[in-house]
Amino acid sequence: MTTTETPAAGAPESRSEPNHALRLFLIWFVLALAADLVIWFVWYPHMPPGRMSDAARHQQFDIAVLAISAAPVIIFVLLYFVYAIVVWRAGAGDDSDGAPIYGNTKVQATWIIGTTAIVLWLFVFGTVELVVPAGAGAGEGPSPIWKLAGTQSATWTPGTNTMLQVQVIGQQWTFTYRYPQFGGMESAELMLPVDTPVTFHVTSLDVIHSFWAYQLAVKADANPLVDNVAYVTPKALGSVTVRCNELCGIWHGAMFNYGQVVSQSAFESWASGVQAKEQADGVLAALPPYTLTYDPTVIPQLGKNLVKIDGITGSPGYYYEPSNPVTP
Ligand SMILES: [Cu+2]
Repeated sequence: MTTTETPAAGAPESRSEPNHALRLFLIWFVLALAADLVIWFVWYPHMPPGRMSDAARHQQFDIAVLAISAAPVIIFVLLYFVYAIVVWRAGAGDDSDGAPIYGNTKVQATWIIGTTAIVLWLFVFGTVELVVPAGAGAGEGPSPIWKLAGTQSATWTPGTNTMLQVQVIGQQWTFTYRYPQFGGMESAELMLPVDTPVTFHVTSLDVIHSFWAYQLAVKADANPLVDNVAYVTPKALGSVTVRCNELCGIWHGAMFNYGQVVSQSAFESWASGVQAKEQADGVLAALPPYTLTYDPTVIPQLGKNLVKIDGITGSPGYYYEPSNPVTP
């Protein structure tokens, strides 16, 4: 901002200039404050992806804070633009040049300090928000640096803060879910208990996919022979949409299913029930043993006439036999 106290070169009369910097600051302050209040109190509660998990709440908070940080900058740029057009507009018939300016210590110092402060703030805020929710809801590879707090156990029971392990298996063109703490049983539907730390182990049996549980704010690549770990703690009951987020073939767009976050006791009875059913009808014995990754070329069950039992999905030629074989 120019705080030109001296009259412009060649100006005939020495009329006193108003304090443009103060004026700009006051207008900017009022507008920026109003915009930030509207963002925080009106827009923030409606921002994606909602508040269904800790990761989702953190992402919503991050978007709101970034919007609050950005709005004053945008408003300053636009305000200065409009102010310059209105106040410093050349009069009719005035073809003279503006005053030549060779540097201004105040403006330069303000610029360097202001931009440095903004960049450092974004760096610190971004780093903290990446670490605190144990990875921001994204896949962190086979050995995450930041781990979610929770007890590790080979079994899972309600009310114990035990980490629930859920394996997400992508294949053209569906997701299936295995629960190693329930005998390695497999479900076509993602079921999760509320208020429970969850570790997703995301992998693929064929091409690259991406596991995107929208309302949980989890998005993790599903790559063959890779165990990609992602964490979440569901905080509310409800339905979850799962989509593949990596172009993976002709039916990529149809690669989605739904999940549920239910109470801990409802989850346990569901999981135990599925485990007992799959034990009884032979699915558990037919499935490959639970491991963190699968090599479809060496799964001994591959291509055999394994699963014709309801509730298990798969696609032809890979892990499972098709449940509804298409005969040409
Ligand atoms: Cu896919």
